[in-house]
Amino acid sequence: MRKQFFTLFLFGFQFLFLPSINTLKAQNPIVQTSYTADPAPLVYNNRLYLYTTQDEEESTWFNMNNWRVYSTNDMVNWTDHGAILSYTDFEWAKGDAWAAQCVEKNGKFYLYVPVISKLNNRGAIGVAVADSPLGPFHDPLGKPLLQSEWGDIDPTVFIDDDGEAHMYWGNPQLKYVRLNEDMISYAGDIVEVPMTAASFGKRAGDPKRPTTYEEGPWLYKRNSLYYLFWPGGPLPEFIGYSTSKKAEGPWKYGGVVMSAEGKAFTNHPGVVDFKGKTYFFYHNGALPGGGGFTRSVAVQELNFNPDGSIPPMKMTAGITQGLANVNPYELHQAEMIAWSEHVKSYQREKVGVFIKARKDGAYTCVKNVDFGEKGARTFFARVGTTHNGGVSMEVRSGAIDGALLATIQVPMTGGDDRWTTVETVLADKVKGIHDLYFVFKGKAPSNILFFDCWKFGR
Ligand code: FUB
Repeated sequence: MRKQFFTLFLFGFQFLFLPSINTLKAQNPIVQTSYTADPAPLVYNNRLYLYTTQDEEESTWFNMNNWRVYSTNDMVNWTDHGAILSYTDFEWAKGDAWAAQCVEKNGKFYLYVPVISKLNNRGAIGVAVADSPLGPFHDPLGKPLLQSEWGDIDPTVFIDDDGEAHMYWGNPQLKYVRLNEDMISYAGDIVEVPMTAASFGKRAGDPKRPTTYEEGPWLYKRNSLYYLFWPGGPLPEFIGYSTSKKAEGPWKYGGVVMSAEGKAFTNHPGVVDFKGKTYFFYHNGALPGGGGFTRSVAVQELNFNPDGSIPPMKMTAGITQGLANVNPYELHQAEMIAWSEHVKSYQREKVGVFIKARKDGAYTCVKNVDFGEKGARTFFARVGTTHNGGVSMEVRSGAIDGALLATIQVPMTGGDDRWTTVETVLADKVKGIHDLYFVFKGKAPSNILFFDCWKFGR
């Protein structure tokens, strides 16, 4: 949302909604180590990649500099791949790394982003290209992919079965173009989609905005029917949907998918099919410190009625049953997390993404770790701390105070660019499938230790 779409009274909305995180007791929000928003899922090679924006800590506006990626193969353990692109990677951009979407075509990954252009201080859509879903991404054009009169934010791109790529975007006017084969240029004129109540629901009292459509469209296809999901107003945003027999429309208003809930006054849909189910991603302000400008992404299953319509849903606890187990005998990143508290994500050139425990008792949980029948005998980790003595990491199974498998004393390494590896023999062999807890202990008031990766041995 650009500044002009807000008035001061909106700021009050962020305090009104969503129960505290303690009452959710769940998998949502799926990222707890950064504030993230605007989820955009992509399935590639049997893995789900989730592109997000990032709300800076303690933001009081949409101060957003980077796009991040997370991935999963089981819908409960999410690996943080860090910030993979910044608005500064576009020479012509001056800020506002807002809602983006990545699509794959012929082994190349195209990330469509809205930013503010230095050229005229207005919103524009850029595109960055990579050979991997994790980047590195670069700007092949050196200029915006497109810029119209106003409202150029929140691109969604969908590649149809016939290979045609369609892009929608815009606030408050929904716009459309067909992308060319090269995915970095477009064909024909930008089409302003007719904003009618029949297409997007009727909004009362604002002649400039006759429909409830606000922004953040997401184009998705199921059984030959095209769905456009979008946040609707007036604020706080709900998520509505429209359907069409063609990707270009005309659109028919379908109703409310998710009513407004929680501390964030925006919401943003992302829908994808993965391993036989359809998942609906959105954001709220449910993390501690969360609100309208410190949001967090969440996911739940999306169900359809037999006629293709969508029953309205509430925000839920999320996906609690994992789709696969974790093999502990492979090296895993500490930032592969099902749930955590008081832990933040960082990244540095040497080790990439890693986590820091912010206080005594901070922890991460990895779900469904399968130690097998023979079981594990040793544990290895790469860790570090700036504190001299009294810092440890407990490895537990089942719960934060579950069976203690190992305790690692973390030696002082200095800064978070200096690391050590530790290996220890477990007190007892651990067998079967368990949730694994890493619990961080230390007396320092902040930044107890940093943790990069782990592995068990037989
Ligand atoms: O995250 C910044 C803006 O807020 C997005 O572009 C909108 O969709 C809304 O989520």
